[in-house]
Amino acid sequence: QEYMLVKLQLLEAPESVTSRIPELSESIAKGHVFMVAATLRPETMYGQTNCYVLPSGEYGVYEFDVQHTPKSAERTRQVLICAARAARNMSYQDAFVEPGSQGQLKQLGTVSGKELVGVPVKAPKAKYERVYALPLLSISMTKGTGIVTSVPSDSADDYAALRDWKTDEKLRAKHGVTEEMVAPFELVPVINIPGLGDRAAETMVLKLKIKSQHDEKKLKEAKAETYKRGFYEGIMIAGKEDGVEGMKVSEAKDVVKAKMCEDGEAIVYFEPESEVVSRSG
Ligand code: ZZB
Repeated sequence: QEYMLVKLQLLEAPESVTSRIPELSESIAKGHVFMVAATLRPETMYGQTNCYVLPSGEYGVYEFDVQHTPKSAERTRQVLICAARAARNMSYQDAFVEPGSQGQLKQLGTVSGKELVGVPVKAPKAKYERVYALPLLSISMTKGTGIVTSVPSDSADDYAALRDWKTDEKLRAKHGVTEEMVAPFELVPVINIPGLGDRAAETMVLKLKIKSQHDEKKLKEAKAETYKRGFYEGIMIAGKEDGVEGMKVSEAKDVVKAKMCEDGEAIVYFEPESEVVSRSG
């Protein structure tokens, strides 16, 4: 399975983390620390409003020598935050480590999903300068990086969870989510799907009467429907700056992916097939 890893640049880290991993502060100041999220939908990155972590999950903090672009010989030492299993996979891929030092991992420490809730990041292509890491209780730690970027206009899971955080004050308090992390972030139309409109995920969530991020069965159905119809019938509304506005989703996907990788905003990442476990089991 091939994913695009989008690099969500950490703008700050909580005191508990920087005191445990002192090197982190300097790297954050240099703009070299990223939470990495695996996605199959590069063309939706214009609509990011937040990202998601699993509060009970454990994430590792690793140093990699990240290749500047897919063909470049140049590398920069960057700090990536993700599930340990993903880091192990990365350590065998040339985009992350010098050929010759495969399989070697330099781990600076660990951070819990709970500590990551509320961390501000800069998400490439997003309309918002600064978005926040929120909890998503359905994240699988054995798929992708265990970090998910959120596009509530086109992903029903993302929409349902963001709506939970926006509307449920008690739930927010329980998980350390504040209003400023959610209130300013409105859906950004990215794709028009005939019959589903400019916010297909919202349309599906309302149509199927999905109640919350825990409504697993219906969310699966919404996901399948938006994936399929978006891919074949969807037309890009966003992405004028990258020349993809008006394009079919099926064509825009590779254009945006190539552009983001060229610009150092994303990295192609491979995952062994046997390890792929879908979100819904
Ligand atoms: C942005 C995005 C925008 C996504 C969208 C989907 C959609 P699949 O098909 O099951 O492999 N994802 C990635 N990793 C995880 C994880 N560990 N746990 C839970 N969800 C995860 O699903 C791949 C998608 O599931 C990824 O693509 C990511 O969300 C999420 F408009 O990234 B996506 C209709 C879906 N739309």
